[in-house]
Amino acid sequence: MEDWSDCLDVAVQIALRAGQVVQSAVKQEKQVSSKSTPTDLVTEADHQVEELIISTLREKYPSHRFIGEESSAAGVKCELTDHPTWIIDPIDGTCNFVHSFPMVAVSIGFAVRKELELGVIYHCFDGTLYTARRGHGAFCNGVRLQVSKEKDVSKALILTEIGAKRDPATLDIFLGNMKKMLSAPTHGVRIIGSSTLALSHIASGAAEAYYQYGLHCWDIAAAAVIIREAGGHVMDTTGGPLDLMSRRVVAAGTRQIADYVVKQLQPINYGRDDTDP
Ligand code: 2AM
Ligand code: CA
Ligand code: CA
Ligand code: CA
Repeated sequence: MEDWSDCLDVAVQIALRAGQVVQSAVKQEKQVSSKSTPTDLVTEADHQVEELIISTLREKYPSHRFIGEESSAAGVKCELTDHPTWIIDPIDGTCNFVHSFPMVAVSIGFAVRKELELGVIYHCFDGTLYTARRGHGAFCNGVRLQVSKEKDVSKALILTEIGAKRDPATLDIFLGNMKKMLSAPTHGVRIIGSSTLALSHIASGAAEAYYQYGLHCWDIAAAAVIIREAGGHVMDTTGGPLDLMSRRVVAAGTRQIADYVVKQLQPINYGRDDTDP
C-alpha cells in the first residue's frame, strides 16, 4: 500500500518554487487578459506557474495524470479517473494577484482512485505552508492544524467567495445567501478573494464555515484533504458527500454549523467541471 509521502515532499518543494515565481511576478508589470467574462482574469504568471508545476511533476511521475486550471481553459479535458491525478491551481486569487492584494496561493492536490490523498497550499505573500496527507494530519508550517469546535452559529465567522459571473440573477441569490448568513446572526461574513486560502482558514480554526458556488475542482482538492485532516467537514451544498466536479462546496469545523449553513443556502447553478467544454 503506497503511502504517498514521497509525493507530498515533492509537491511541497514544487509549491515553494512556484510561490517564489509568484512572489517575483507580483512586483513586476502584469500582462492581464480575460477569459469567460471581463472579470475572469488570467495573467502570464498563471500560465507560467502552471507549466512549471505540471512539467516538473510530469518529469518525476510520467504515468500520473494532471488537471490544471489553465490547461483546462486551453481545452485539456478535466477528468478524474482512478489513475493517480494531480489537481493544480497555479495562482488562486488571480484578481488579488493583479492588484497585489496579499491573498494569493498555489494549490496542489493529489487523488488516487478518485480519493483525495494529499494537499499542499502555499500562501505566496506571508509564506504560510499548509500540508496534509490522508490519515496523517494537517499542518501549517509544521504545526498541527485543528478546526474550530464552535457549534453555535451565532458565534461563527463565515467565509464565501463570488466568482466572475455577476449577472443579476446570480447576484440576487448570492446576496440572499449572504443576508441569511449575516442575519443568523453570525459574527460576520468575509470574502477574501482566494477560495483555497479561505478554506485554509477553516482548517486552522480561524473561521467556522465556508460555502461557495462556482468554484472548481482545483479550488477544493488540496484544501479538502487539509480540512478533513484537521478534523473538519467538507461536503456538497445539499449536505451530501462532496463531488469534486460539482462546482459547489460547504466546509465547516463542526457538523452542527455545516448543517445550519446547508439549510440556509439557495443554490446557484453552474455546469460541472467534467462536462464543461
Ligand atoms: P482563481 O483566482 O483561481 O480564478 C474569488 O474569485 C475566488 O473564487 C478565487 O479563489 C477564484 O479562483 C475562485 N473562482 C474562480 N472562478 C470562479 C467562479 N466562476 N465562481 C466562483 N469562484 C471562482
Ligand atoms: Ca481563474
Ligand atoms: Ca482558484
Ligand atoms: Ca487560478
